[in-house]
Amino acid sequence: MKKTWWKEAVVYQVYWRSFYDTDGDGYGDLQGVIEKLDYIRSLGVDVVWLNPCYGSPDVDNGYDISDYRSIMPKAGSMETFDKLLKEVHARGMKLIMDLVVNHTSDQHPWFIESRSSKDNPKRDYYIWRKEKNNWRSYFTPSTWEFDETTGEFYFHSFATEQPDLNWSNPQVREEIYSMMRFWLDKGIDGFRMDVINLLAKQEGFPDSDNPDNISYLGNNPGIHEYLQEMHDQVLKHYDIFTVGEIPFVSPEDGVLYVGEHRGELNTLFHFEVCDYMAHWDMQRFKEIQKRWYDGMWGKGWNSQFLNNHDHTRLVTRFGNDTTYRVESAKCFATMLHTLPGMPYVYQGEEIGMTGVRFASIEDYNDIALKNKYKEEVAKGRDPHEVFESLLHLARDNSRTPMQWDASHNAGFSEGQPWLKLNPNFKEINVEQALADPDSVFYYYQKLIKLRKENEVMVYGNYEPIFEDHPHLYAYYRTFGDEKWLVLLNISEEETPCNLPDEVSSRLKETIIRNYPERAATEEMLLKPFEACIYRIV
Ligand code: TEU
Repeated sequence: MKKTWWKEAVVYQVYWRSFYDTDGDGYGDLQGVIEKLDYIRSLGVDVVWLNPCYGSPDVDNGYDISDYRSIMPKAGSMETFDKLLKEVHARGMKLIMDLVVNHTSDQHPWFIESRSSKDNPKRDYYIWRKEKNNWRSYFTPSTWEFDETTGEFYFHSFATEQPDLNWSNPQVREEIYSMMRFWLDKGIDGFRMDVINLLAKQEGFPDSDNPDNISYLGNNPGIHEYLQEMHDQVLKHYDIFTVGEIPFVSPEDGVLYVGEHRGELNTLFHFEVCDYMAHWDMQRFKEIQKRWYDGMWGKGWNSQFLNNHDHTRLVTRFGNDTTYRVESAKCFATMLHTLPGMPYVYQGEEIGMTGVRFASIEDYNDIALKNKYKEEVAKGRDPHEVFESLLHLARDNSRTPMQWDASHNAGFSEGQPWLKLNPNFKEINVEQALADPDSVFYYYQKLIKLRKENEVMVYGNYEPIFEDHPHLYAYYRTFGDEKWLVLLNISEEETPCNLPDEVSSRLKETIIRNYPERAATEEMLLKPFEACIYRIV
């Protein structure tokens, strides 16, 4: 397998609006990211992924772009951006940016022109039809919005304020490629490509037999031609790294996007866990990992993540965010950093931040949640029941401000934070984590350092054992002479672990563990969320 820098990298995701506010407007900003770069660097990560900070009316937190070549005033200015890039590089790290090109904002000048008349030169930059079909969008009951001015419907995969671009128009593609070059020429190190497999649309927009399954939005004919063209025109001319956000994908399809000889993308996020596994499901998780390993290993590179700005924090969703918060955070970290693929750390994950439950819908900001709430309440359902049902997976769960210390607003902002803080910031914060040698932070730091020193964590084969065990997840990683056993008890129960004799007699040394070392003679009774890695002779 070809070795490359990005396969060996760990990415830290910065949701800047919730990271650190330096001007007191209640939003984090790029200057705030600059001021916290030493903190990020101290974790040992290689790449910073910055969520969208382009000109935007901000109805979907920057994923609705009205000016691709400017910086949103909330985030700062182009000058601050240039400084950020320089400072990231000065610390030996790389910076990747979000690329959101499936759709723009409805306030983008292209769309304002496009909707103004049927014969406007930009009409064909978007998708207009006389009739709508029965498809749902991610955030609304229909993918089609009627526009009075010209009496036609436009297509949107997300909110009505996010019209989809018409990628079949070569002019649109050229505009996007030129915008990508603008950022790459500044020296950024790559892109995280938002829903990139949605660019190609189904010919004729046929009705669906099951409109609730919105997978018709992605992986349509033409998508690989667009990505190969993008690679040819733009990506291949730079030494960069790309990760595609690719919902509705099997490992077989995945290889088509990231196969090493395909000339498309480097890596992908699939959503078999984050979109389809509301709670921890051991059997399912093991099955997903095995299928993706079998389908992709040696052909294309995967990613590992259990949360991000769209998905509830991992200790709350999959672990235990009260009694075993620290143990479960470390246990999942051990897993994420030892499974095949690039590990992503979402800001705050490294101190074991938890999800929130706010008291009322008014406390939430997210358009996905608010739209869904309105839609369900409009059907006559009890508002309280609707609200309760949406909380567990609400996107704002992971968007609350970063908890830096126990002071006012957790040290995040002097002003009124754009989203309420998690009230537990007095106990869970960076200052506390840095003062405690046993903290989640130092455990992440250790795992990341291990990755730098041990190629087995990156390039090792993956071989699961105990495949049907309901609590234990264990696997070997092997690279050359190096063989590791990763042993995880992903449960709140003490769980006996009977390793085969030929393995237990060969456990040579403990590489890392999240509980104190046990005596060699002690029975292998794994504690709740116990995690350890052994080197095997
Ligand atoms: O997300 C796409 C999306 O809908 C995810 O929430 C989903 O979990 C997965 O990606 C696909 O099934 C991206 C951004 O991350 C999100 O914040 C934006 O709202 C959305 O695109 C629209 O740009």
